[in-house]
Amino acid sequence: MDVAIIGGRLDLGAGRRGVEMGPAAIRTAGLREHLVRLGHRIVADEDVALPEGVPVDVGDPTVKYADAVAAVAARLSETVRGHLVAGAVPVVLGGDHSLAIGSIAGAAAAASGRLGVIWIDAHGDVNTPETTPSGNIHGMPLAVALGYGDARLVAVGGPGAKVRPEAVVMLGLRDLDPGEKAFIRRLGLQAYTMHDIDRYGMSAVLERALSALPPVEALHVSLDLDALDPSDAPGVGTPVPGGITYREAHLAMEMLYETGLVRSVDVVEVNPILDERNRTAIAAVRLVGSLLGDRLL
Ligand code: 4U7
Ligand code: MN
Ligand code: MN
Ligand code: MN
Repeated sequence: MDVAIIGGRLDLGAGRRGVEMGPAAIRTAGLREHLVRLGHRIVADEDVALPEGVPVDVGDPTVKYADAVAAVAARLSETVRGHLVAGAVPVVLGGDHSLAIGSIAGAAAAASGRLGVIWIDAHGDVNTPETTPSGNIHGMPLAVALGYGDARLVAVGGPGAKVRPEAVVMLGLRDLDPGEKAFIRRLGLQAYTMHDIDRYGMSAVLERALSALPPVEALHVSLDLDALDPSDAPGVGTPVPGGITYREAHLAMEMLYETGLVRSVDVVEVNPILDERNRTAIAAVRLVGSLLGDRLL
């Protein structure tokens, strides 16, 4: 496969600083070398950051730094779309999860509306300015992709929703705000919590999720490292105990690869300041490998 590595140097969507160094940590953990070893060709390795001259202003406390986040997302959307049209798989390194506003917009544009999104996260990330307890945009990107929330964010990469509710799968959930639970029920999203994974196992859960998806042209996988148990991925800003194990995460990646539909990826929320010897970034590298076809034998 042709792979484009895109560092998303953004932390304004999160409540804690440091996650803008995530791309450097993941590169240092050997992403390029690992992908080359697996037989992939790296066709680009670049960064997307805040354009010069965009003021960094917190603005509305219910949607903090919205102008800056929207500016980065707009750039990322164009970058992702461009690589997809050229036939490469964009791998977006975060950076906070608000980057997914841009990557999903770009992926949707390239898939002419027939996009599926697999959201792997401890959190729902479906808050809106009306429901958010924090005002942090990294808790909102999936709502934005579905067409809900701040107009500046929803407009990134073109007007309106980028993915239909029935084409979304959420996996690994264990920390949902009240407004997020209501949102998930109202839209009828396929949402699998840790309870489902404990009870039925990752394999059965993912098989069921994939078979319930409508026909899609492409899958975008958005992996928030806080989906993993903090014992396997300590370097994240919002750790939640009781997460997906290292092997369950790899199994999910391997099964997603087997669909043959994965066209774009986010690996986000890696915060090297909070990490232990870059373990979380190393896990991120191995997981991207599994998602892109590492067969182990
Ligand atoms: B992440 C939170 F309130 N839901 O909205 C919020 F618990 O991208 C957390 O999944 C969001 O890491 C976490 O601020 C965003 C909070
Ligand atoms: Mn999360
Ligand atoms: Mn997230
Ligand atoms: Mn987080």
